[in-house]
Amino acid sequence: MKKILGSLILFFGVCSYCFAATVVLENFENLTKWSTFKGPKSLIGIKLITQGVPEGKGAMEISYNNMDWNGVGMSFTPKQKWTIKNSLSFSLKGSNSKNKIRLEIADNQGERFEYQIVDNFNTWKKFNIPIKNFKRRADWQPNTAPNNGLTLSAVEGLSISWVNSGKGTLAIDNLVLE
Ligand SMILES: [Ca+2]
Ligand SMILES: [Ca+2]
Repeated sequence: MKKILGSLILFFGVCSYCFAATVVLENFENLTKWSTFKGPKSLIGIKLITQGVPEGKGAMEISYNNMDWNGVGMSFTPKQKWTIKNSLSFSLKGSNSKNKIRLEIADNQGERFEYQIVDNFNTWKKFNIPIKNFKRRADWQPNTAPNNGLTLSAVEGLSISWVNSGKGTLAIDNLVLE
């Protein structure tokens, strides 16, 4: 009995960090942390929606018409420490536009890493993307960005933009680091 108890204590002791706590990055109950960016030919807007949202009382709906470049982003204050073991979990509601959504991480000093999702759905859909699946963005980086791989000790922010020209809507809720 003592031996079993000892093993159990050892298991839970060692494994207490197997179950890393989830970190809510954004629950979209308001949109105060988000801003939009766009080129001269494009349109973009965000609004809070409250009907049929997957978490809490609010979600963010983005309306876009991408003719050059546009997107939405949030900065982390303070910067955040992630680990490569984490995955990014969130719910999206597309508009079946077939446009390619670019989810982008700005890591330490703003180096950009992306993961692309095709909008081929128009109901809420949950995603869980391992951080290691984010690839260095090849078409653009800030002038000041280093090229030193995915460095996650001071993650600066997140953004959503579009790879191709096109228009549609995209809603997002429950952005969590797991
Ligand atoms: Ca919410
Ligand atoms: Ca880096």
